[in-house]
Amino acid sequence: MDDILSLLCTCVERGKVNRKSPHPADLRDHDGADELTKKAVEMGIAPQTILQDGLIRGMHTVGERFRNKQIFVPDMLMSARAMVSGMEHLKPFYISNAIQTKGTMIIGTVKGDLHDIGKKIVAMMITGAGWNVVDLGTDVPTDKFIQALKEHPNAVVGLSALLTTTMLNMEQTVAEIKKMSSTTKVIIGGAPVTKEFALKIGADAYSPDPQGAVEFLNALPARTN
Ligand code: B1M
Repeated sequence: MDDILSLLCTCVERGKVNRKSPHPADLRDHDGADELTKKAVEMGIAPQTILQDGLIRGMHTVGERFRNKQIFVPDMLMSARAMVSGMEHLKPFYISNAIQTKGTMIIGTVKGDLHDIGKKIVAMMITGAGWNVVDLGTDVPTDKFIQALKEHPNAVVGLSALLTTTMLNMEQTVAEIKKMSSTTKVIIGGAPVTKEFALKIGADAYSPDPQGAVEFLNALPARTN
């Protein structure tokens, strides 16, 4: 069992999606995260164990390497694809509650902003860390965040912005969220955003990278979806 989980972990770390995928070259014609997750399920390994000790463990390493600039955006995207291909086989267990997520995060790029590559990576890393993610997409107005929060009252909210102009829209969104529910945690990020800005607009946290967002979420007390 440990062998297959270690292989699965390696596939996520190296971005090996499935047997057909040519990347990485030295793993050509080897099973990828897709086949290995399927096999692990068929072997009767608990879905939670497959998720935690295979997929999430791999994604954790990926996050650390990205933070330390040992890997770059394309590597991260391949790892995320590998993870998603494995997660497909675990979906039925989410539905049947055999897998408990750690909580829900609502994430979106704020109003006026169409950049979504970084936000998508953050969303994938958070999914990979065992959270349920509700991705509202780009150009998200405040009322859409509020609506999503009504549907997921215990969720944490994540805001992303890539423009110095649109980051200013975060202030109104944070204010409205806090007005509706003062206990809701809000984390913000994106290239022009800083810790000082987060403090100024009343957000609970700022992270420059996906791993920081994962660490912030994982440090929160356990919550329900
Ligand atoms: Co635009 N763009 N863009 N752009 N774009 C930038 C951001 C810019 C810096 C380019 C430049 O001038 N050098 C500049 C912003 C200048 C500024 O405001 N200071 C800019 C501009 C000006 C514009 C337009 C206004 C251009 C125009 O039309 N005149 C326009 C605006 C459109 C709009 O949004 N309304 C525009 C449009 C576009 C495209 C649509 C063409 C495209 C986006 C495509 C897409 O996302 N689907 C695009 C792109 C690709 C870029 C650059 C080249 C790359 C952005 C990116 O994806 N980076 C960018 C220049 C650059 O960065 N080199 C640029 C990679 C990504 C992985 O990093 O998004 O920073 P990033 O995310 C990181 C972290 O920031 C963090 O983690 C991520 C992973 O490490 N993070 C979080 C992000 N969100 C987080 C949330 C968290 C925590 C961490 O917690 C919730």
